[in-house]
Amino acid sequence: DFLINILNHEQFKKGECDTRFIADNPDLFDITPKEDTEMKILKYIGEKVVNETKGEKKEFDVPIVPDVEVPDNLIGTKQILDEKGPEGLVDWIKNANKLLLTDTTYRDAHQSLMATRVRTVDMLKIAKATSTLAKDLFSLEMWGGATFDVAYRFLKESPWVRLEELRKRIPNILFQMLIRGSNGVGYKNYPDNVIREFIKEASSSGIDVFRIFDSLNWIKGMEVAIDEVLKNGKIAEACICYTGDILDNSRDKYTLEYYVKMAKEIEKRGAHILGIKDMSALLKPYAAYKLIKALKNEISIPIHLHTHDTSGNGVATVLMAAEAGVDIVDTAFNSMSGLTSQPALNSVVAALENTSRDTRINLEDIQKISDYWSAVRPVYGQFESDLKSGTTEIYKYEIPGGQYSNLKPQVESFGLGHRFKEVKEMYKKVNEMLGDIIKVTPSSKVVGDLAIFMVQNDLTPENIYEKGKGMSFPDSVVAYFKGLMGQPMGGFPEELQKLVLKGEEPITCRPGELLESEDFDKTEKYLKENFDIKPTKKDLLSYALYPKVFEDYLKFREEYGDLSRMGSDIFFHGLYEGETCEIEIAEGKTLVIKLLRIGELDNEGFRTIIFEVNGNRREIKVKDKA
Ligand code: 3PY
Ligand code: ZN
Repeated sequence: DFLINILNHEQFKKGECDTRFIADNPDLFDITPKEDTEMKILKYIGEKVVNETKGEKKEFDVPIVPDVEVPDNLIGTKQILDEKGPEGLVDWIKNANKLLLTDTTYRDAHQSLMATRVRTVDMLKIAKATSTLAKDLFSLEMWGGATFDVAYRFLKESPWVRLEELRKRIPNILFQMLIRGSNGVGYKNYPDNVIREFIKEASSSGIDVFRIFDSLNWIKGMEVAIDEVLKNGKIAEACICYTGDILDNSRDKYTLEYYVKMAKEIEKRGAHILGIKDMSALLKPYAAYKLIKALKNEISIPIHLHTHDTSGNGVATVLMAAEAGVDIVDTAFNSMSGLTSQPALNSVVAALENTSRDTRINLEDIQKISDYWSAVRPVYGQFESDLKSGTTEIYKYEIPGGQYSNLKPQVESFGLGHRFKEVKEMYKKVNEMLGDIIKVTPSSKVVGDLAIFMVQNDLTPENIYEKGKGMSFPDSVVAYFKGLMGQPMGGFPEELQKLVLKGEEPITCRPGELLESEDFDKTEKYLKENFDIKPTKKDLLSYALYPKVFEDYLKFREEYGDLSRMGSDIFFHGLYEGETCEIEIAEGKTLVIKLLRIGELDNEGFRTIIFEVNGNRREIKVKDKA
């Protein structure tokens, strides 16, 4: 009202006052009427109800957020890094006798269990409690991998906001992300300036530890990322990706010597920590002992083990690694652990109590966090795989955790659900055809895509060279053979490469040396012209990484508004007739929405949905797509 009075003032209208501030800031007039925000939310719920849930919805328990008093002197590993720098932190790790733990609940655990769908709201609710109850953790892996893409693509929320909001609530524990070397948080190599700017922005937004890997264990593919992390004064954790089985003497490609040699090279490149990335849960307990013992003798930087529990042997692997002197291990709070996720955090804490590697984490405290996640999980049930127990077939197929739980729906989407077993067998055969490669995003996607393609087209390792002549292969497979994901150890199988590339020449250098730099000015202009935003550096980076996904996200936001504060039960399951919910539309502003009725189908194929919003009746019409 105050503003309206100014605008209506005679003196103001005549321009007889200094209006430069207003003239220079047109965004002052970007006032979205509340009704508009409201209608957008109703539209989202209406469409969800009419075209997805049909008003069917189970009741979900409300997760209990533990009532925790955050102490004034809350300090943790983050303060060690900020006060003593990366070298100070490394010294501290080396002197900590206890086994240090990372929790992956915010990243790999839900990436591997529920297709990366956990929304920021559910993380934020438990964040303050986590800062206090889990204050003795080494780090929280909470970003990177698939979380970046999925946040925009499916959750319609900004991964950057997730990072910043979590950082505000958890000021004391190191934040860790997974970056796929030159593939960033995507599936292909990006220009060097994208990788560098991305790391810079991630650092200033709250990431402390960068776990860097290359999907072919090609150190060249990690060079730019390592260099940039070091420049930003953050922790560079460079990885060896583990595959095969060092206990099996008949497998002579990925031997103990191979891993030791690579670890030494990584240390030489200036990494602060060596990561062992066992993405497919292939590192058996006794192999872990052997590997860690050998590495401890050969390198002096701390070692951080990442594994999965797909085989059911995860906790055993962690304990054997602890026995051999590993410094840090990845685990997930119990209710988010196991199967394709990480080994159970609370169980490891309990197992090591009163031993020389006692983690000193309080079991009762972290039980409360586990209870919270246990109540959150059912809302995401539709994204869980039907895997019920650990399986040793993973040792045969060597499929990474995230891919293993996702492969079945992917295969089903090609109409090949009934041939799933065949696809898994083919995954193994394709790996052999490629010369036994490291399989982790994106190289694992190449193997998966080719396996599905072969089953779909009745190709075999024998007939492919004849039958595949006229076929165009999946994009990921072509990119792989062109050398756009880097160089595999032992090179490419020549005949298969020729078949796939059909005369095109592959590259042998680092793809980043050939890729043209991203023109951020051009992107800025494009986004300004096409969307109602003032692009930030974060927006420009998101567009550079995922142009189509980011544009679709911006369009979604224009159509439905910011739904990031909406409860996940409503976001995924809508409302049932008669249900009332509260939706926070902005800090402290809440709408009370009741779904009164889903109307009959009219002659034009629409249904009228009747709501009550803060006591007022509202109606919208939604097209029934069925
Ligand atoms: C990722 O790259 O997202 C992974 O988790 C690989 O294991
Ligand atoms: Zn993983």
